[in-house]
Amino acid sequence: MNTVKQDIPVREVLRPSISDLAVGRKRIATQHDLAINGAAPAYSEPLHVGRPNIGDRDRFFELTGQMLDRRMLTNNGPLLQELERRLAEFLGVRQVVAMCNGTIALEIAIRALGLTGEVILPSYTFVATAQALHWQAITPVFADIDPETHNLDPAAVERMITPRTTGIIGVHVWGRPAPIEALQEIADRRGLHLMFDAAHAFACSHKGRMIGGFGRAEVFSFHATKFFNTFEGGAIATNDEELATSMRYMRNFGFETFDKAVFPGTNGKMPEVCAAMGLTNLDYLPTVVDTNRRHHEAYTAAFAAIDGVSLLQYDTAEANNFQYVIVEIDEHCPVSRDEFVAAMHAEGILARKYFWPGCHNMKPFRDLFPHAGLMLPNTPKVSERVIVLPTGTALPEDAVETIASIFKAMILQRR
Ligand code: T4K
Repeated sequence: MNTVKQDIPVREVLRPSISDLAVGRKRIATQHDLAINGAAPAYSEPLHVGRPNIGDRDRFFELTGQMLDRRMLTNNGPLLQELERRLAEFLGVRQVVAMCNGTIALEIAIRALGLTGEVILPSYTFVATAQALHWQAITPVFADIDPETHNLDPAAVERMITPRTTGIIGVHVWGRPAPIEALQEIADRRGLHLMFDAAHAFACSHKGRMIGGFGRAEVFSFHATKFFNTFEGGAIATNDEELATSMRYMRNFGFETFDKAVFPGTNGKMPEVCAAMGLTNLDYLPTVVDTNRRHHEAYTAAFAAIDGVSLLQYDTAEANNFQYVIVEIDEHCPVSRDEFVAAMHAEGILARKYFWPGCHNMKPFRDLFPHAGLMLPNTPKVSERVIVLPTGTALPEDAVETIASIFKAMILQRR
């Protein structure tokens, strides 16, 4: 390979260096500046959606040091108990049961509620919501969404109820609450259980009440890519003490006490090292939310002048975590969603197409319901026009401007 200096490939020299990144050297004014047209990429280190936010390291090492001294590494240890207490207080709920991840938490909540037969949920969600049902031989029945809110459409839910339906799982997509009251009304009237996949909605509120206390139970994900993480982790929040007790047994093989299993069970325990990360990151939460809010405001300002795309907004009267920055590509935009995504990937900005193509189009569910799409006209309208952009504490200062300039240059090249 050609080199300009010994051992340094030309390609590397042309790329922006770390110091370039710090001052945001690459300016994108025209199509010729775009990496898809042969220019150097804006970032040599990729920018990810879901780069973890990490709180005070000294605090984390202090907690894990105590953990090692105690030689109590998992199984309902003191850090886990403290995390559950603090989470319950923060959410204003009676019980929080921490779990090893959000998917197992969904499975256990579904099991503890006694859901069987068919359960209604959106197709427009991360596949874990549907897999948690499928894994337990419960049929996920997909209902359509409201294209404005991206959340379940209550009228569509009602249409999908059959004599086999036992429950509804609402998803608070992007942290914006599902139509909670309308779903509760349907559940009460039709004798169904209602629970929520609140994986996106930790630290968000609805009508002044924290998400976590609605339905019979709400499930959070604390995966590394979530704005609040415990490495891997999750939790179920509920105001139902009896339900919480059964979920605690279920996460520990069904054991009530030594040698006495009283429920079907699995291993859903969150280890102490994850609880230490959770306690560390709870203290860091205000900083992360504030950073996300500032990024969201900067994106809103930068995208306001771009015709053909719009940025999803959050209700400022409520608590929001702003962890998802969502751009929707309008029908009249001369550039397609996939072209924008390809342009950003070329620049080293790994924007995502959540939740394309919709769960109903993924093999396990397409095999079950090859014609499910007929009942879901709004789902592709949303999943084919959404782009998720990076945010969080790891986002370089200049990134929002750079990303907006890519959108502008792409549109300019078509006009
Ligand atoms: N329900 C809903 C509505 C959900 O959104 C999720 C999870 C769940 C349920 C299930 O909860 P968990 O069982 O996961 O607790 C990611 C996350 O893995 C997933 O947790 C999340 N939703 C989903 C929306 O996004 P992927 O497969 O698209 O992305 P992933 O994990 O490959 O990460 C994206 C990028 O982030 C990576 O390419 C690199 C970067 N990254 C990732 C990790 C893990 C880092 O920089 N550092 C890291 O440590 O699913």
